[in-house]
Amino acid sequence: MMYCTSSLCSHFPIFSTTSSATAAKAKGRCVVYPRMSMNQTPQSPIPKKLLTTITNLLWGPSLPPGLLISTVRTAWNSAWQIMMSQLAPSDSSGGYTRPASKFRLSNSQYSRRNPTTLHLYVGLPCPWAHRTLIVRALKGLEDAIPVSIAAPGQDGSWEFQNTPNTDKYILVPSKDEANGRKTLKEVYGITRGGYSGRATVPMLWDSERKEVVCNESYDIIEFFNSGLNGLAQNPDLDLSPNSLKGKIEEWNQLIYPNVNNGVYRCGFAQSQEAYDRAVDELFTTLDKIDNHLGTSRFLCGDTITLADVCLFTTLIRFDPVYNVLFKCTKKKVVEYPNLHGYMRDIYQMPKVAETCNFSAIMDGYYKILFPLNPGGIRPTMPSGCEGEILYAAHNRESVSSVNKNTQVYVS
Ligand SMILES: N[C@@H](CCC(=O)N[C@@H](CS)C(=O)NCC(=O)O)C(=O)O
Repeated sequence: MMYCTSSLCSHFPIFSTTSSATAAKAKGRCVVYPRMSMNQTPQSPIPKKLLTTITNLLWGPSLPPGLLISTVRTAWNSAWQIMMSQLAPSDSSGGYTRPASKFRLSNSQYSRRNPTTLHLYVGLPCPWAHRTLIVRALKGLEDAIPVSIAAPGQDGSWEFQNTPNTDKYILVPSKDEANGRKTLKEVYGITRGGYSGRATVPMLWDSERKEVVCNESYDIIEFFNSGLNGLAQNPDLDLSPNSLKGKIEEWNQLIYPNVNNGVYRCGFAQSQEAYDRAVDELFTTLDKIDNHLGTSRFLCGDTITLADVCLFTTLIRFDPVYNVLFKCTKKKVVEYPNLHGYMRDIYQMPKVAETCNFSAIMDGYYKILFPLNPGGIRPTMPSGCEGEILYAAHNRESVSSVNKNTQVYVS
């Protein structure tokens, strides 16, 4: 398994055969670890018998525990530091800094695109890609925008399976329907003008021009919301109406750094100080949002907007993943009086549940994010995340403006 360098930083480690390890190391690009795939629990590369023989030779049959602990601690700390510095670029105080997306799309470019040749690439564990699947579903763009679903694969990039995606409403890892490539990195590589940087999802592709249109989730969801109404089954649904743009922007400015990216800032912090700051900002923001949702059904009032979509994809992963793996431990979403009901409200909207693949999310984070979970053990789903609970009545209608005085807390 290997990780990209900071410039190619991935939050998914890269899995590789060890044969490329030495060459990669020599180029100073990657740290290489034993091969593993999505469906495997990581196992020691050394057979257990050999491990026992080695330890017996080194220390005799009974290891001095103090020596063992201090040796392993030093080795593990150093390996962790190396891995994290490769995996998660940080500022001088150890705070995670997310690299900027390379391919952006502004609304002045919408009309220059042939909307019938677009193709979406996603991965199911990814919260940024999840945004695009939700907006695609809500707007009814499944026929207009075909999708190829990659899974975290062996060489570190997102990989495609051999199976075709036969049902556009069922989202499972599939083959690359647009270009027939094996990895997303290869697809990025064939874009006009070439590209060898981070191969991230989501990515919107133009099949006619053979080029990456955009790999920034927010640009893509804005485009899906307003740039493809001629093809959408729900053209009247506006997730970013002019009257709410200011509010949406205000929420995004708060939620992106402190919540969406905030959970990563907790999980990838490389100093206590950076972690403490990220946790504090995360939970202060969640408290504020929860308080607001006591009197407002959605972030910007009675209707769902893009700001809600962006918050939702983080919330739905919070209790099963971020609370545990990223040490966002102060509170769970299920403990908040309003956030859990709000999350269920969105989850229960037509076609949203189908975009949430918990198995892919759990495997993606717990088995692939090696430095944070070296044993690769996937924990049991906490209560509050199971199907029936997510379908429990949310009563959020009662906090819409028609009932402004009623403050409902849903636990
Ligand atoms: N700013 C991007 C972030 C996308 C992103 O970081 N995606 C991750 C998966 S959650 C990825 O594909 N990482 C692979 C890599 O960095 O090589 C967006 O919002 O679209």
